[in-house]
Amino acid sequence: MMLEDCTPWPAATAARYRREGIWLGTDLGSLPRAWARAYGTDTALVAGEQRMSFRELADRIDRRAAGFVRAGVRPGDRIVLQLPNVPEFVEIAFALFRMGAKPVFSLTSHRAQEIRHLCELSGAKGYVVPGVFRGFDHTALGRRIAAELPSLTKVFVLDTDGDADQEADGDGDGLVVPLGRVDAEPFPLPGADPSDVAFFLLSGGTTALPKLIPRTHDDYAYQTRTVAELLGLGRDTVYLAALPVEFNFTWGCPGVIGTLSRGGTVVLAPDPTADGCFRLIERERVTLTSVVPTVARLWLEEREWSDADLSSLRVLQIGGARLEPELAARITPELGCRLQQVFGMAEGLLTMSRPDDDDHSVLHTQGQPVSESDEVLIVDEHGHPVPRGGTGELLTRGPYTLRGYYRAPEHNARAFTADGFYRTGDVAAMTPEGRLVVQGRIKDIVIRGGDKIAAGEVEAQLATVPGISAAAVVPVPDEFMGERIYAFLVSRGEQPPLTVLKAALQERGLADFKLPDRAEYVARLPLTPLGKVDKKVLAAAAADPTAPRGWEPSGPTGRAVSSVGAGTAASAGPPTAPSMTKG
Ligand code: J2J
Repeated sequence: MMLEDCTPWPAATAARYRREGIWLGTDLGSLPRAWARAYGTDTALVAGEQRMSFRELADRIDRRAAGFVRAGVRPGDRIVLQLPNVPEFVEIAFALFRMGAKPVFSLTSHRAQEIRHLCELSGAKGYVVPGVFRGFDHTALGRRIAAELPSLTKVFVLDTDGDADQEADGDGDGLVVPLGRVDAEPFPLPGADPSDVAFFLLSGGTTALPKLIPRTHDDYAYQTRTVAELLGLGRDTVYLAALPVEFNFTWGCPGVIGTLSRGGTVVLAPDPTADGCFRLIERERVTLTSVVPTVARLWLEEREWSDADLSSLRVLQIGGARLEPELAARITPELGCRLQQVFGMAEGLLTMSRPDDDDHSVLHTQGQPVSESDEVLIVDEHGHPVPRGGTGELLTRGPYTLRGYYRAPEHNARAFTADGFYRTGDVAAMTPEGRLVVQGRIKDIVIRGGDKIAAGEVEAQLATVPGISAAAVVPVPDEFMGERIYAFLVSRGEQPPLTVLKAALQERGLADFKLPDRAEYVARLPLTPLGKVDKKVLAAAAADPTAPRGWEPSGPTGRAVSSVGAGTAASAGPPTAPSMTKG
């Protein structure tokens, strides 16, 4: 990996983390074999009717690692990994760690826009896809992108439907490779350098194009080990991966890696729907799972109708978006398990309530940082720390928080302070006991059912639709989703209705969960004294569609325009499901 691509921790800091036993020099790719030695024939993974022991898992990973080498993948290559919650996700991620290639975790809901960008930014050599999944042909997308990007030379397909087999049999260009053939007699492979990048997570993003978060072997091993210890996981732990496995929360907080590291069992749910998850909790005697607030709300609703036995469930982790205290208070009485609030980010820092925290803190705070080496600052708009208890932007650095996004020097100059603190864009306060209370955010994103949507990305797409001359996207509060996407639009004449806008964005290949839920036409956008679009004014207006739009020019050329949007807001069709709920 080139030095300018990723920002390492300063040498002295890295040396300290090693000296203090925080970074143990763990190569993630070596873990499955160590687990197999310790836990042998115990069940590691459950998916549907399939059950896989630790030994089987390690064997498969070794064979797949060898298979990737045989297929021409080399250490250091980037591979975009886009698979649903299937055992192959775990096998392939670890096989790539094992042979030193670097998976880039993508959501199954990502489409041409996102995938092309990820392949281009990472210079990916390979793209791992499910085949046709939920009606979308990922293999065809892979072919299209490979035709545009010479760097992409392999599309690995899980479910080939005959297509790839045909190619692999000789009448194709060797682009499409069935994952069934990524399987070879294992041979010795050198381990990865623990300080090197193991994989890339996607940033929730504030910029028009998503950023890649490099996670090193050492830092992620530390994160998962620390959280697994904190939760007291052991061989009796049964973790339900209800949310997408590629989400940092599900993958390593403690999630899949934390659970397997302690000899527990991971149950992969195809989606987080209450009905399916309740049946899995009952059947597999699940003890721990993690969800976003929108999913927790669905589960509470379903609970009233379900007679599923959830008595095995000890802890429900909830994070990813603001948890309303009213919802928090219902978890223990209605689901019969403890609640753990988690504030986290793919960039690193995790805070969570502790098993022995009092009820009030569990309901009203997001707990403490998981590591004593996490450095957390709350600063005012000038970057000065506020007094304890005061509100400000949360800044952080530590042994598992990135020092820079991948290949993004200009963005990094803004996103980090000179001494390496990451500006989270979240607004929070710290209680006298050192617990975090998240109060809002200054970053320009919408958190819709746990999905993060960068306003800038949607705005850039909207601005390319014929007729639209300017667009501004803001969150609007929603009881069920937490927030929805509200777009203010300026048009030069024609005002395409929301259905047309959505279709246009889909056509451009934007993931469904980023499509605006509502749109309103205005004569112009309000500006701050510095001439930037005033998102505060727009957010307030979105929350109250009937309130006067104070910034609008009055008279016949002003509000008359916006009335075209139904009741000031144009709605269309059923809302798009959040990608966190996948189904
Ligand atoms: C309010 N906002 C929250 C919370 C995250 C565990 C849990 C979550 C994530 C995650 C994660 C929040 N209350 N409890 O990676 O390992 C918002 C903040 C934050 C952003 C990060 C994990 N928990 N958020 O959500 O990278 O705005 O990670 O900066 O997807 O989600 O989003 P993401």
